[in-house]
Amino acid sequence: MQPESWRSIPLVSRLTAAAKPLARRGFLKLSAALTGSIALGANSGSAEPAPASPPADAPWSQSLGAGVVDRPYGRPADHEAGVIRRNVPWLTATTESSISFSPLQDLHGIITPNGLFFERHHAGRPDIDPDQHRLMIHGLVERPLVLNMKDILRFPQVTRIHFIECAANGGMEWRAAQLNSLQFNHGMISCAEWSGVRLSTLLEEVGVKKQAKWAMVEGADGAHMNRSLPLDKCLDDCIVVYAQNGEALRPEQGYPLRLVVPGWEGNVNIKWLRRIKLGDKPWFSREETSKYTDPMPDGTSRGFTWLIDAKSVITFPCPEKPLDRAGLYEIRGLAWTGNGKVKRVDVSTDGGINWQTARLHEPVLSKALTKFTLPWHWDGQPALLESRVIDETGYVQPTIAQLRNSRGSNSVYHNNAIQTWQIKPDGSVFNVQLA
Ligand SMILES: Nc1nc2c(c(=O)[nH]1)N[C@H]1C(S)=C(S)[C@@H](COP(=O)(O)O)O[C@H]1N2
Ligand SMILES: [Mo]
Repeated sequence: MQPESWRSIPLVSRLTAAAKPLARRGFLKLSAALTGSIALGANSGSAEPAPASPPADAPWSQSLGAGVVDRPYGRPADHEAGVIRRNVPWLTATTESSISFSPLQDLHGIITPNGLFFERHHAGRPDIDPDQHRLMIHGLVERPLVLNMKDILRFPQVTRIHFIECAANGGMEWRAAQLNSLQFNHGMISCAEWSGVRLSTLLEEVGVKKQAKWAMVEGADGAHMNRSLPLDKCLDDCIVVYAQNGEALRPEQGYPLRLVVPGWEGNVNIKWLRRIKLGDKPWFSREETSKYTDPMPDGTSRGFTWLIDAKSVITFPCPEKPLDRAGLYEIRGLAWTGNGKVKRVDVSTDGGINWQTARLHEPVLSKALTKFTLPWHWDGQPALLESRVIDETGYVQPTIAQLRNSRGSNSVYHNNAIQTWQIKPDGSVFNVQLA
């Protein structure tokens, strides 16, 4: 059951093979039902039977622990030191224009801890004094304003959970599977609870002139990174945020102020936000002409491709988290869509021939990560794991072959293809692509 033999299966049969969901049962019921038939060593909970007496005291149970003030700002256990953001050194010329990928393989929920949120900077991470920071709103407005942080904090506050995904997430995979890693192929997505003020509230304060159709949003970093946004989106659900998971934004995420544009490509979520100018047409900045456009097979380019289409990925097992031994597991993963809510996630263990519907975990929020799971009895045989999300608009996550059919293979951005993980009999997991 090597991927080569799956490649010969016509695409059509992979896609139309009827999903015959097994009768869904609870994990425990399934576990009980399988216990009889699984060989010893199956993953059915505890690995060794408990002895009659309590365990002997480990060294840390025989002395006082550390006092409460030794860590005025908390940090993870020292044993979790390997759970960190990582970059791919050959990807960019300098670390100031680089990307750090979030370790999705070690995360368990839909919220990314602040220290593990992926980073993408075009001119490094500025160190901004919040007392000196200003947000200017001008252009086609009635009352141009310069706001300081205190002014911004006085506006009515909203708190929302949203993902941010760089449009280049998975960009290294357009031509072929390259890196054997969940972190490097999918780690340019993170999700946080953001607090701030609606952009519509700020625009109401300055008064939008009738001719205004677009907003130019600009950062205070050395890149002065800027993008054009249609006014409709600005008035819909954009938020100017100062907090991330309950505390002030991290410097990496735009301290003291950033724009969150829910469901749209990471690049428009301008960090270190310092200026919003309204106009009647787009600005055609570097980031929406030379970059963040998609060269198509016919020689034209797709531009203003803001929306993050529905995407999902299995986070366990994955190359970084192989299987231990045959037995019962829970396949776990994340799904998201810029279109709103995730409606359904299907999981296949045979490279997309048969699909079972996974369980979605609450909360299922609009433009946020959604967690899914499916119990799986691994028989120790080769397998090809895939997940496929369907969002509330009915959009179905495509295969990489379908994406290449419609967009060619010269793209970098907006690769939302189904990820295939190949499981080998020793439990190791590999990044592969099926034709
Ligand atoms: N001012 C400014 N805003 C920026 C960037 C930047 O370099 N400068 N990078 C953009 C890109 S390409 C992405 S993907 C997101 C990344 O946000 P994060 O670093 O908080 O994950 O920020 C966007 N906003
Ligand atoms: Mo990005």
